[in-house]
Amino acid sequence: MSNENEKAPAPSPSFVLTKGVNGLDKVLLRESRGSSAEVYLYGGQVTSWKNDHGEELLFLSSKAMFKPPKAIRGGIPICFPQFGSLGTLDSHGFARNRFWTIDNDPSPFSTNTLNKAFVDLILKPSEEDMKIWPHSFEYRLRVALGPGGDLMLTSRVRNTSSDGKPFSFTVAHHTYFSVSDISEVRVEGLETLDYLDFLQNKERFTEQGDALTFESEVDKIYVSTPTKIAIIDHEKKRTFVLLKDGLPDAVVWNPWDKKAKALADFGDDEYKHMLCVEAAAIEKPITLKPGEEWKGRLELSAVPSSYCSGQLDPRKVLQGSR
Ligand code: TA6
Repeated sequence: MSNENEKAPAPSPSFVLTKGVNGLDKVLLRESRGSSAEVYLYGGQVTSWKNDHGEELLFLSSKAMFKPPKAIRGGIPICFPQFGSLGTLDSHGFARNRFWTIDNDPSPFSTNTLNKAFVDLILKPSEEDMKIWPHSFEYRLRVALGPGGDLMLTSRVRNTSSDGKPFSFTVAHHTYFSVSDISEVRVEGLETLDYLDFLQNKERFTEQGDALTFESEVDKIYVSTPTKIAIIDHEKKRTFVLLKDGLPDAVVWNPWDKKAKALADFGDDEYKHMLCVEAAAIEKPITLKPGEEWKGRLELSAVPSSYCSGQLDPRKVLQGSR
């Protein structure tokens, strides 16, 4: 009879640590039915998520540099402890420009035995970091592939300061989705919501009542958004479903042609094949007292769908309806 105090050993994650572009360390995750993901320790950044047919679901620029301290252009950069230029740090903070490490003591994570394919990463501030952002923290990131190939990111930020001081931060999972043609994409779930328009001096507006479509540069933070957002790719008959928790806001960004040309690590025409929809906490920064921890979860899935409006859950979409 086993001692009931003995905890079942946490499942050891199954991943492969290998070398990626320019010899940067990267983790490969593979799920039993064939879906896969890649996570670079540099930036703690997912750079690839493939379905069980080997189709790439995330956008990664052909000009992405993989050269620290430049952030990798594409995948899912982690914007922390500051989103954008809304503060004193460089744009999007520094977490995406740092080397994370494999976390062999992910104690705060409830061990989800369902997912064998996962890796736990951790980022702590260096002395240099403390000079620009004087707060001790631990950012634990679990990247997991679910049984159906869903990609799950669980972020935990703990205030580990011993100076008794709280700190506040904003955060975004800056997800670049791969789409067949931006002019054939709709986003459902953000209709009628308020947003801050970064192309109009961050002024607050209210979104129209219909699903979002795209004909020009867009850079908006939708605030107090629902748990579920759908990105419908008409040409591919594919819908991305974002499920999020602890991340009340959603950033929608496409640079379009002019901005694309101005970005050295972004192909001139690549704007046609990507859309960023970023689960975030921006409007209301998160404040942690010493010892407190914040948790944010993002679950991405890609489901077959036919083009339709008003059906937020593509799984219910009537096949073949026009
Ligand atoms: O998420 C949208 C945004 O804040 C845009 O304003 C644009 O700057 C984009 O992020 C990319 O930022 P980056 O620093 O990665 O070039």
